[in-house]
Amino acid sequence: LKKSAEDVKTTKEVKFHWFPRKIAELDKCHHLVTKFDPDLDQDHPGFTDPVYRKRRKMIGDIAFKYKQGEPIPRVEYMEEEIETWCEVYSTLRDLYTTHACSEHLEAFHLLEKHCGYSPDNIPQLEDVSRFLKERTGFQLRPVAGLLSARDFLASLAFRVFQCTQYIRHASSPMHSPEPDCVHELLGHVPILADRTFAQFSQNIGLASLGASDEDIEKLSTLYWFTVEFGLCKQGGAVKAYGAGLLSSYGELVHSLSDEPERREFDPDTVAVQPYQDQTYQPVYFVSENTVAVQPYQDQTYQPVYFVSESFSDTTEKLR
Ligand code: NLE
Ligand code: FE2
Repeated sequence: LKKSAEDVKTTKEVKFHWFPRKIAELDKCHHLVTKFDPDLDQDHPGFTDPVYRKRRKMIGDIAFKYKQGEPIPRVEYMEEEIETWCEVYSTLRDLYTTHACSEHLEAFHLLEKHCGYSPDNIPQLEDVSRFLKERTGFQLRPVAGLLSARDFLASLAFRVFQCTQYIRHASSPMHSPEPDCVHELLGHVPILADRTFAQFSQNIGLASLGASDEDIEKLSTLYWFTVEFGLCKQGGAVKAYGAGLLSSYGELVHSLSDEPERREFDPDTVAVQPYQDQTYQPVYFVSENTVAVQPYQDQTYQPVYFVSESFSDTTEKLR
């Protein structure tokens, strides 16, 4: 009898996934995925460039030492890094007029006005974080590379966006398979300044807390085809709102060309759609609006509330 009681306990322990209960516990959500690490990945454009790898370690150290609530240390970017930034920034900026959704365009203008966004300056995460916090309650925290999906999504539940601070290798400015500050600052930050989108991002994060590995996989896939590579219809035209598109000149053009397949967004299909992260996507999903969330107002009591049994129930509804 005693043995079977222990068996039950063991099964329960295996099923339990730790998750942060308060924002300070995000200091424990730091598990990196090494597949794009320039020290280990032979295909990384920086693999044979020891100077790049050393620089990246230096910037990565900021993230390793960072504790929640501290101001994000500033990086003095080198001339070569600013040149890479300038090249991507100038090319993308022209393309946004025709390819980016209205929410992105609107926020981008504000960022140029208030946050040091310009061709010859790489904005500082601390300044951008303050801007976002005032707009939508989102804040940034530095991260040293690609984070595990569970840790990344958990931070969204607290309206914290884990943000890389190093820049892509100078030899491939128009597309990077991994996140870098160009991707975060030009792709993610503008749309995180939109209230509806911020809520959508947090909802995915909340659904992920304590979820099973299988559900984490579904939520990451949903995240991939919306937050990273989502397209939407606006005024009869298809526009990009996904950050992976808005930070890559090459893929932004590709996504709205005749080459890829474009399908109507449907959360059930999207959550199980296989994807790859090495090169341009062969298929994109188009939402009618920027994101599929319930419209809401904030002037008086809500006319509708949603009741979840638990977080995993929320996960169920989201997929
Ligand atoms: N392909 C994107 C870019 O070049 O900025 C990065 C995608 C990260 C998921
Ligand atoms: Fe991203």
